[in-house]
Amino acid sequence: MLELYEFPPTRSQRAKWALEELGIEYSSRVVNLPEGEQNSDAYRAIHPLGVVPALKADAYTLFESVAIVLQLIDEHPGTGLAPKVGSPQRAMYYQWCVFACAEVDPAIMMVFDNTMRPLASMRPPGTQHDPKLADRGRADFALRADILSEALSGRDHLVGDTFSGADILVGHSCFMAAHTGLIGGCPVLEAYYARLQERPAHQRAYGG
Ligand SMILES: N[C@@H](CCC(=O)N[C@@H](CS)C(=O)NCC(=O)O)C(=O)O
Repeated sequence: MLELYEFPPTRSQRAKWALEELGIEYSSRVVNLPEGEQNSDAYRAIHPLGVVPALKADAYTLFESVAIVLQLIDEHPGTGLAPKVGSPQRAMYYQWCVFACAEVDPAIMMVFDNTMRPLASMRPPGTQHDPKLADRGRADFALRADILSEALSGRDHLVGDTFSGADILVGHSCFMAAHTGLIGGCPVLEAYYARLQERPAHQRAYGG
């Protein structure tokens, strides 16, 4: 059975949400981040960077939340969570999946790291919150949120007219934005995220 290494509610929820949407049987293994379990030799053998999520399958051990979601969806092609390979919609699917992790997450993390992240844990010694970097993260996020809002204008989902893996990936970025107080100024994104939260699989993954 698949084993998900997670610590809720973090980016491991992306993987869990995909598992729940796809109806895949898996077991959950909580990695206790506050107690530093991610730095143990045993966990570093699973994920060399010591972060969550990771997924252990019979044939592979995989890390990176986006890679896990994409692989799980590809392994279950009949579920309709990704457009046909080579189609124009697949192009948009790739775009938004990568946009979530390459553009949206880093902007949010810049704000989180410089306002909310506890200084005593999970940071190199001597690191301080930097208000200028927090402002830069807010500006970066606002630009990216405008792009997503434009793409979502008048539609329920990012790709075509059905829910896809792109909504899982960007949806989790919305969760992170809500957690850091960034989503309030973006009514289209806020409404999109509210719709995603109504999905039973989202509720099972995020415990809400
Ligand atoms: N790019 C990675 C980021 C993973 C990541 O940074 N996970 C955080 C939680 S969201 C973590 O495990 N942090 C533990 C630590 O920094 O010690 C992914 O998307 O999987």
